[in-house]
Amino acid sequence: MKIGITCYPSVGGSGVVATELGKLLAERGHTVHFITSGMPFRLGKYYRNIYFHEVDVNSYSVFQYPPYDLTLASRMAQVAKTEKLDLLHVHYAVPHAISAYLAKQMVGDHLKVVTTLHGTDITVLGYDHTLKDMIRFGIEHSDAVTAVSQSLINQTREVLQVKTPIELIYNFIDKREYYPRDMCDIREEYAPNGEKVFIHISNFRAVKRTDDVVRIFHHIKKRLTAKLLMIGEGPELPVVRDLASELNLREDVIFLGKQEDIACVLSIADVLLLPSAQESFGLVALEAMACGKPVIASNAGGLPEVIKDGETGFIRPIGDVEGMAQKAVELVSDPAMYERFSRQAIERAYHTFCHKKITRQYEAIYRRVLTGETEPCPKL
Ligand code: GMT
Repeated sequence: MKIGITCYPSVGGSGVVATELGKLLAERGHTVHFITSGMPFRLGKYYRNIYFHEVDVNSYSVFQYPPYDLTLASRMAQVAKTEKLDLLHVHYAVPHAISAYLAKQMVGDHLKVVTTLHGTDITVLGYDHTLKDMIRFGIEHSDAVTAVSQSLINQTREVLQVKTPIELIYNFIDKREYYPRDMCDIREEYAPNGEKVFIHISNFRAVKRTDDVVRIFHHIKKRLTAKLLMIGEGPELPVVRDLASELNLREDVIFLGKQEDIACVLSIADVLLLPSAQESFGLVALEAMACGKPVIASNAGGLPEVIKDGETGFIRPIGDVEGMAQKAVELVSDPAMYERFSRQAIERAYHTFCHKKITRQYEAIYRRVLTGETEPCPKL
């Protein structure tokens, strides 16, 4: 198949999923054309069967707002025609589903549109009255719509009253990249006295409740010696730094900024902390599990679908920092339990969220929209 993929190319779960899916589809012999505003950050090097088409927005002085959505639609249509694309698979509804709809109008009905909902395109933007109707329109005019968790499907129905089918396709992990690494030397640099190591990875937006991460760690520190690695950057970072100082934790909270090799960074730590207020899936939780790291998380959105409470980590209500700290301490203080959780985390990541299985599910949807045959989506 000839597939156009559009996503946000900068750091973010939806861009990662779109790019990794594109690479897997290309490995399976499909031709994949990325149509994005910049090179997706996980692409960078040469891959067979993959092409990149940049969306270059005209910044004519009359425009107060450069018309990205229209330029994207136009580029999608252009690439679809010249490369004879079968379909456009857009990740994140706003504005990609609408741009794809416009492109389809320009190219013809044979060009199919598959939209994948990733989270804040519904759980934040779906509540915005300036966008709500447009998002619903984009979803209802796609040839197929998928969402990354059952929770996100339920929320989409609730927030937008969408009637058309939305299929569940979980995010996936490629075990050739995500597996436990030996990072003992580096771990010793951060935790020279055998301290337990906790880690948080995010874009430090308010929905991640990064202040809760520091508060959880503060409670943990009352019970055992530990270090906290904070990975990523974003608007809440200065707030979190101040909080760590206020709580006298500056020596033990280590800010490492953005990191590319997440599997290696995760392998330094014992447990991932993810107390988000919203999380449609929580890709980083899956990445941690694949590296054998149990996750202490909130019960936001799709997190309970990814992390099996009491098996691959612990789930506590959003904001229950003491409960999360207590579970974290229990887990790292019991070597047998930790070992079991770590093993179960890897098994669950590789089995339920296997990259091969999920790629086949997307392929089945592509085939169905192209042929009209109702081949059922391979079971999860
Ligand atoms: O929230 C983020 O960190 C970024 C956001 C995105 O659009 O990339 O992530 C969303 O999509 C990811 C991939 O499907 C999910 O793993 C995240 O849970 C989801 N974020 C939210 O729902 C807040």
